[in-house]
Amino acid sequence: KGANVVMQTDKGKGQAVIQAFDIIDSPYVIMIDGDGTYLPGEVNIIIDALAEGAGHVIGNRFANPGEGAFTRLNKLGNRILNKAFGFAYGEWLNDILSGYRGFTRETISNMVLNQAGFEIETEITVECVRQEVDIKVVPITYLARAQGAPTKLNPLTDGFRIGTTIFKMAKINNPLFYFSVMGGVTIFFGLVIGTYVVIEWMANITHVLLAVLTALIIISGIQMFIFAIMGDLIASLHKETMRAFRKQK
Ligand SMILES: Nc1nc2c(ncn2[C@@H]2O[C@H](COP(=O)(O)OP(=O)(O)OP(=O)(O)O)[C@@H](O)[C@H]2O)c(=O)[nH]1
Ligand SMILES: [Mg+2]
Repeated sequence: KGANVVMQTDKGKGQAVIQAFDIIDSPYVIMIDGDGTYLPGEVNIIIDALAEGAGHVIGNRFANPGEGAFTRLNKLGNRILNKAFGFAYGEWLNDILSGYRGFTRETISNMVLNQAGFEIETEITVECVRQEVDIKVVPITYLARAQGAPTKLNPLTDGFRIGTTIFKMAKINNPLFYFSVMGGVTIFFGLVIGTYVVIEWMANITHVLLAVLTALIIISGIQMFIFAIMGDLIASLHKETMRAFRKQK
């Protein structure tokens, strides 16, 4: 009773969330999955944290998962993605993909969101880290999906998409991580080809072109590391500027 239901104009969870954020203008905004796996009664846990000054609150599903709430694959995937996020952004938030979250109006107006699908939680979390929003993780209950309520999330393809989003968004937010990974992979390939060239050379077969290629690949890899450091410098300076800018506001 009293609910205002709006039809989404397109498809996907992200699209719905972005559209809703556009419409709602209450001081606190709560986001909750519609499949009955979260308890609306626990909303106070989230609101309390917002009232205490957090800009974004994440309900941690791992605090109290019901029986069968996570499949084994789901748990593993979540663990990997949370770890990857921690490495890429230096923030260990336990449950970045949670569907039970709270925001202040200010946080919502500052976030720039574009992901239409299940990458939306990742994008929200990255945006909050980037904007240095005070993020608070609170324990919540997580129940198994009701029988006959199918999931829309494909653990493999959506998991892969989320992983890619974490990596891609690190390019701006943590270039040191992003370009070091690129550099590392490039040098690794260089070394693999190089090893082959050397082994062949010891058997008296010389691959001149491959040897040149190896050198080029390894040099490119080293350059990516240098760019990682440069990018990190630029990102740090930018962060400082933004901090000063926010203070002024
Ligand atoms: N409005 C809207 N909401 C969506 C759409 N797709 C997913 N959702 C919401 O996103 C929630 C999460 O989707 P689920 O399929 O339950 O995926 P999940 O909770 O991440 O993973 P499971 O553990 O498999 O349930 C759903 O409960 C819906 O509320 C969509 O196209 N439009
Ligand atoms: Mg669900």
